[in-house]
Amino acid sequence: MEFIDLRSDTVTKPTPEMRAAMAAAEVGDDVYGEDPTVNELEAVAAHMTGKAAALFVASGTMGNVAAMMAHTQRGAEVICGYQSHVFRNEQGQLAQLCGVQAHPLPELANGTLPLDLVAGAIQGDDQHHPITSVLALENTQNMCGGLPVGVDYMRAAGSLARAHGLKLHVDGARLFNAAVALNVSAAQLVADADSVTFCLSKGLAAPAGSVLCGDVEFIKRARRARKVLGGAMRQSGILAAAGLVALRSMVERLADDHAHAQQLAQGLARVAGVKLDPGVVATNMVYFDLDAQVAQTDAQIMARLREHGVLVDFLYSPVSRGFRAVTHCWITEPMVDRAIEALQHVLAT
Ligand code: TLP
Repeated sequence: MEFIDLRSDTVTKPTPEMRAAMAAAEVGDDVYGEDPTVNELEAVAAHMTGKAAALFVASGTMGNVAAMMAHTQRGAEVICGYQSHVFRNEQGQLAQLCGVQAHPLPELANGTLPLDLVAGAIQGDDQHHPITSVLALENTQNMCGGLPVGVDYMRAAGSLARAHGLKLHVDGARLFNAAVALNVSAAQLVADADSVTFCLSKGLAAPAGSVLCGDVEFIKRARRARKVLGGAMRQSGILAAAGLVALRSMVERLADDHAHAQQLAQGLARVAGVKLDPGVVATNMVYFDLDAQVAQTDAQIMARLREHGVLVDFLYSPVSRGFRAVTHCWITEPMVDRAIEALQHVLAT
């Protein structure tokens, strides 16, 4: 059975153009700095984010870990959101790998951290305290509904960080979704950030990889961190070639995924038993809840949806009971309609 796979945009497979570019890629040993395709990808990524330098990494998680290692020293702390990937979904990397403490704050419904709370959380220069070193933000904010965070907020957060000697890191796993949704450039969104990582292997459909961007000195430290994380690859131009196709041909079309997410949200909102406000869906993610009187368990619903060829994910989220459906380049309008019908059937029978 061919599934309508809405679990995540990570399920996207490389396009034929990517596969052709991978087969034809010029490669070399990237640890010697000699892979021309990796070097090209890093230059393009740095340009698109408005940063001086970039580093190709294996995954979004590796990009965030390398950034935290490069920005902090043992005994530091990082202010981040309770719902952020850095805090919730990276196995406690700050403690486990960096020897630093997370200082999580609650996000507002719009996915931002209130800046007065951030300012209040910055610890003073006292031997009792960890050294608050980084403010880590996420854009789009996945667990808050895939919400894009606007330029004004990002700039204000950057000013606050700078005023207190903190580095601003942006986990922009879906930075281009945010840019497309807000009709601004990725560079504008991270103009005040010291570092940003974005993923090539989510909505942009490359088979693997993320890019971490920042200034030259930061990227030099991040490159060391990538090495100890086991992420220094050799002829990785094979992967970078797909990343270049992703950046050149897959960004603008993210608007289609957002339109399909809106179509999905509006359809699901009409299904009896579903709790969802389509007005909060702004990119490619649709989190939805179910009425308390729905007797079927979450696992039963997911299993029955699977029987109808529809896969959704289940992630705890503050905005819903936790179902998540994500649109991406392999999801078409008719598939969205079929997914809506499938849930309607599962909840009605
Ligand atoms: N997100 C995945 C899961 O890990 C939850 C998904 O399906 O959404 N930052 C953000 C905001 C992310 O959403 C993710 C992955 C990452 C970082 C990590 O990227 P990878 O999976 O490449 O390590």
